[in-house]
Amino acid sequence: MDADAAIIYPFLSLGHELGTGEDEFGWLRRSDDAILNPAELMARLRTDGYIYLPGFHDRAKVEEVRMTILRQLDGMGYLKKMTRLDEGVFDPENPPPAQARAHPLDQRDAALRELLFGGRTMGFYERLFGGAAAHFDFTWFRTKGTGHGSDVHCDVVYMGRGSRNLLTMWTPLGDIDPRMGGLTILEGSHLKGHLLGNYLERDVDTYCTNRGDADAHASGAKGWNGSLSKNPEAVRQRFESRWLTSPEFRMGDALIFGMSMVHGSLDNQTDRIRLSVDNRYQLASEPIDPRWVGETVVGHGPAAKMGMIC
Ligand SMILES: O=C(O)CCC(=O)C(=O)O
Repeated sequence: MDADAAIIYPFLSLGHELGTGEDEFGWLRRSDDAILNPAELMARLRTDGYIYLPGFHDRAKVEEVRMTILRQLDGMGYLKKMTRLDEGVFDPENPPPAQARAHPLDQRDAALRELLFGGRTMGFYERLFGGAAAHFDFTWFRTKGTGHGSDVHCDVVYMGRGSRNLLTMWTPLGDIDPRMGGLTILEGSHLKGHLLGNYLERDVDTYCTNRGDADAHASGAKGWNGSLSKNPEAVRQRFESRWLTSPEFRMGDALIFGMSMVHGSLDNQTDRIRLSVDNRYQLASEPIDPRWVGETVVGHGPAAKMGMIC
């Protein structure tokens, strides 16, 4: 960490305090200097495994989406009465689930779709990929109250049935400091897949038909959640790497990374909801994971389950 970064609260991830020594922790490299240079951004994606673009989106448009989501959460009774809507203070008696599966937020909201799939964003991906770009129709909403961030994982296990050149874009829908739970990236982990055994070949919706619990997997009653670990410090040591985050993610920022990047997020130590979305983009000419496209996506539902002998 920079010596001048006088941050006085612990960096918690899944209840573990992350070390902040120079060889344990650092800040993400900014790439807003190269926003108009797709070749350079691609080179950074290859070497760093991510590109962090402060100010990528129009902040006013992000704010509009934030308010749309907060209004929905308020309507569902998750926000604390007598607090300002824009602050997103959740009701401690009724905090929202961390992921929006249990309280479906509007995937079709016009402001959301314009932000994530409109000309500014899709034009960027077209220039980056050097060809027509496509996106998954599904948006992953994160609505995290006080408590743990996301398990350490790579995205490929959830969406690896199409192009492997797929990119995730993580978009904070609020100003998020490390106490509120921003995304964490394990530096250089995209180049060290050999340390992951067969993890990168796995798929959360594929199960073994020759095992006794095959029916439970086929129906979705049983399943693997894709987690690599609940202990970020142990993973860091295995990779001899550093956890990277930002001293403050701001509305308008975007963090883009590939399918084999090991990542997670910090715990939320505040009384406000940490709001963000994550989305996926790829070359339109490459195969796309069918679970995540269409008016109503299949997702990880029963129709996505694939049996194999293993
Ligand atoms: O926001 C989070 O906590 C996790 C996001 C994530 O895993 C992703 O963007 O792939």
